[in-house]
Amino acid sequence: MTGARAVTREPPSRLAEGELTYLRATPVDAATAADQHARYRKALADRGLDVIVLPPLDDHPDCAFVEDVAVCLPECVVICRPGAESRRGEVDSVAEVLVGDRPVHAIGAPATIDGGDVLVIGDTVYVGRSGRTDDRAISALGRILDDYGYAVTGVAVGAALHLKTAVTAVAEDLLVANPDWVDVAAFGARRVVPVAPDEPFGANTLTVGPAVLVQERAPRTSDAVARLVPLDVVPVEIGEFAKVEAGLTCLSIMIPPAGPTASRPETTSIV
Ligand code: CIR
Repeated sequence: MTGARAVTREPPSRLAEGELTYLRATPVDAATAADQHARYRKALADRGLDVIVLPPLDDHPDCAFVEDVAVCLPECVVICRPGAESRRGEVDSVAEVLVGDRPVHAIGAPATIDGGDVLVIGDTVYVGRSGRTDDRAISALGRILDDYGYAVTGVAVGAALHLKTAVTAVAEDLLVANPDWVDVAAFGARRVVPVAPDEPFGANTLTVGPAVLVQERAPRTSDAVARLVPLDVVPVEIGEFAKVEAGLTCLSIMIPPAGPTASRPETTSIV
């Protein structure tokens, strides 16, 4: 047991009605989605995470993509203001689970930010400038996280929904990226595994302790990762969620154990 937790939310019956930006609508099989979600949760639980499972919100087709509504660090929680208006009603019921053991901050209107645009690598927080996340929110996040010793830096996102659609960090010194969607020079001198040309969505990976979850639909990218890291590389099938532009990271919020500011959990602010 690592002491870390993860928040997830079961997919709703209206999953197929989720927001689409780059893909066309295709039918989603609800039973398959439920099964894939259960396997995803098991993959997290098998790596020692305590997995919290929230019930679906039937009026919010994208509610399973909890990553987008909050960012949780050891030092604090930041509640997002999602870029898609249809998703703002997802926030409160997730926030309820996250409050209590560390300070809570919120990004206020009119700024917008999706957690899928927030990539934390060590004490640097890279934030995608995307269709969902704007400069006001990046500045606000910078003001919040400066107090906790993090540097926040904006990164341009190309034709991808979120920054983490385009790049994730398998380890602090190893990125997986789709160079068509992000300029990896923004991340300094780190090793980069480029996605295989026919696996554009393979950059969205999720490292959990001694394992990295990778997308089953990106085997060649995953093999390249496996050759470079001493991690257990675990393919996870999330095809039904991919139909509505979701990846592995978006299905959970990682809650690391509370850090040094846990003594003042009553701190709240809207920035
Ligand atoms: C949306 O467009 O908001 C959802 N259909 C997909 C969100 C996926 N979130 C993520 O990758 N962080």
